[in-house]
Amino acid sequence: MERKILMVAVASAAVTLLTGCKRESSESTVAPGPNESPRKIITVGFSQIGAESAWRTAETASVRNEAARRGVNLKFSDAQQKQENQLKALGTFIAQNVDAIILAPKVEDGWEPILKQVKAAKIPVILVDRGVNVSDDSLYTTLIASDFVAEGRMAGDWLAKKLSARGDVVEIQGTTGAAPAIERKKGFEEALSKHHDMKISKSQSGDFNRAGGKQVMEAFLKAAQGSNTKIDAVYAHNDDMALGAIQAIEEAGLKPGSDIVVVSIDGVKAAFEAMLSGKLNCSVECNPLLGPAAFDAVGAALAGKPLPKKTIVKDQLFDQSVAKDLIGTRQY
Ligand code: GYE
Repeated sequence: MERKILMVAVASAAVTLLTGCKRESSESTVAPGPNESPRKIITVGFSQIGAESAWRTAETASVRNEAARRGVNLKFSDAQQKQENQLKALGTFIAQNVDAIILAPKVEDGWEPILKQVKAAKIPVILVDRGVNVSDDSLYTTLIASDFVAEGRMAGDWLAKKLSARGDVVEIQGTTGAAPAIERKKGFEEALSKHHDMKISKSQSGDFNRAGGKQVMEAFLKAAQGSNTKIDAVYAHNDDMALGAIQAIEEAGLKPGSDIVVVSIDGVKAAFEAMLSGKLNCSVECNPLLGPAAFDAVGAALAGKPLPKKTIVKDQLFDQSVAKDLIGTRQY
């Protein structure tokens, strides 16, 4: 069930640019049809974090496919989980005189100097999926992302209901310093703070990947065993880490989904499969199919049209009760 990403005031003729725009790029011009004015092929640099999760792979595919569909010349840069590589990629994009930049920033901090250079080069920056922390928000054009606090809150409210407002929860956080890790933690804590008999006993980063989730859960289980305490539930900031945690729980001789309730975020196909097999209890969706909205924003920015500072992608919650009916409709 794909929902449309709401965008305000975004033109659909994203890649068709009028001649005479403020920057001269190195790109060629497409020969016009009989009644058309010349169209320029635009070049867009996409700085991606890496491929830590199924979610991110789906986002990359969405941006690549949309670029191909619109005839955009896409310069793709995979930072392999290093912000430093993203900073370099942005510098290269400036040198290549790209028309626009799509940036999925790994962490919130550390962008100001490079974004100032990008702004000086008059290149619009479309942030996708994660936000940045800058003192001047004119350093980027727009952000297209989910409301991560709301996602965390949804997961927490669901869990409180499931556990009848009582229990010991462990949390596996996403990448330290990343917007979704900070905000999903905040929203979840907010939800749990309404229930005196629920607590987060341990919280650690699993870096948004499966191996990280497994490792952190192994340590949590060991500690619980050592202190003779029971873990009632695990909250993972993404599905990949939840799937790793499920493996750790099974290897410890326990049943994920019943001995320990498992709740996570993203709603990827593998999470639906795990819900069908009873091992994952709930996943809050986070839509990675941001390509169309990102290129709509590029088109609007280049055409000088106004854009909202933030476009929120709406998410919903899935649990085992609906997983079977919906798995066939999932696109990622
Ligand atoms: O939830 C996670 C990924 O930034 C929203 O990053 C994204 C998150 C997503 O690695 O799976």
